[in-house]
Amino acid sequence: MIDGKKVLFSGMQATGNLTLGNYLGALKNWLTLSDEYECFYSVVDMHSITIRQNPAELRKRARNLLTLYIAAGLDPKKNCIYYQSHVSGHAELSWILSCFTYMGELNRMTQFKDKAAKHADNINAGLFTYPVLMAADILLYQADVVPVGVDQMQHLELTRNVAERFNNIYGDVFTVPEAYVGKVGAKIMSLQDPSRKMSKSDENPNASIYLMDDPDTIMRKFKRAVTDSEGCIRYSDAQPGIKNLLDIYCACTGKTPQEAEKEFDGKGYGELKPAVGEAVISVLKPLQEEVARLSGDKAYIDSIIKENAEKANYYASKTLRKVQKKVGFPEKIR
Ligand code: ATP
Ligand code: LTN
Repeated sequence: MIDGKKVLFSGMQATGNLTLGNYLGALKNWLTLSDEYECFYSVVDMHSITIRQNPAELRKRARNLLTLYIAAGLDPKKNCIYYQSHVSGHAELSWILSCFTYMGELNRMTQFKDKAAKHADNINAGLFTYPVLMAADILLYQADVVPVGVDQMQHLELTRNVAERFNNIYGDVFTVPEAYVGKVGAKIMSLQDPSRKMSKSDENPNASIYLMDDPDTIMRKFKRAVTDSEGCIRYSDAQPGIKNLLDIYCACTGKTPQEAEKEFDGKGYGELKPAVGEAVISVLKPLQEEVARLSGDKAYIDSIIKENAEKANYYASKTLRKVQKKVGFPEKIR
């Protein structure tokens, strides 16, 4: 609890270009939660280097992501929007928690297996312990809720297990967090293969809508989206491509799948696809304009970075000091 409010933590990596999946599955849900909770939204740049990065590029993407958080509507005066690397407590707690996490647990993580297969030439220890750093992110702020897409549930379960294990030994040190998965847009699928999630690291640019795509590109990608030969528009698992388009449509318009089914009843894919494209454009265009405006205001963004890093450090240090004491580190002499 901070000032009587429950705490929320979430983060995104600044790797690759953000997709519509990231926006609908994560960022958009964050907006609805920011009044109810004391929120920490981190640009998790430390997680990004588990995969080789170009330094200048990473710096630029991290700043763009931080700007995007604000452009999407998160008020940086109310929400703590900051870079993970600006708070050393993340790394310090991560080390301690790694001593309370079993190899067997980390071995079961599907994201590790996927990423290891994808980057077979660089299966580094950081990639393996990635979920421990994520647990540290969350536990450092005593978060009650963590909004994530379904793909992150396994990491969250691990976080809970580590927190409970620690608490069982040392008493109630950590708040055990709950996942928050939004109802619509929880899993947006690839436009080229609706059995896989839309991912910013997909090699096929037609598989994903990027948040900075222009309207023509968005339309073109939707027109090329993989569907099926059923010819009818139903919200059903038997038609994953259509279901995904309807999910996107609903997440952008606020309609329910039933309402959307009714709207497109008797219509063909040739009508559905541009309608989804238009719905997405009407969501992304104002977002892109706001990113452009904020990016021009360097002093403002810099001040946010500074103030929020201080705020994050304040809360992080509180938890860290408590944990260090519990595990038996000697007190600092001041
Ligand atoms: P990568 O392709 O590099 O693994 P990613 O696109 O999966 O990246 P992350 O940085 O891992 O993106 O995820 C950021 C947030 O977006 C997470 O909360 C994640 O659950 C959510 N998210 C990612 N992809 C989707 C998707 N297709 N649908 C819904 N939510 C998603
Ligand atoms: N692992 C997450 C990003 C992430 C995160 C977090 C999400 C890092 N730390 C803490 C929620 C809470 C991902 O790849 N999407």
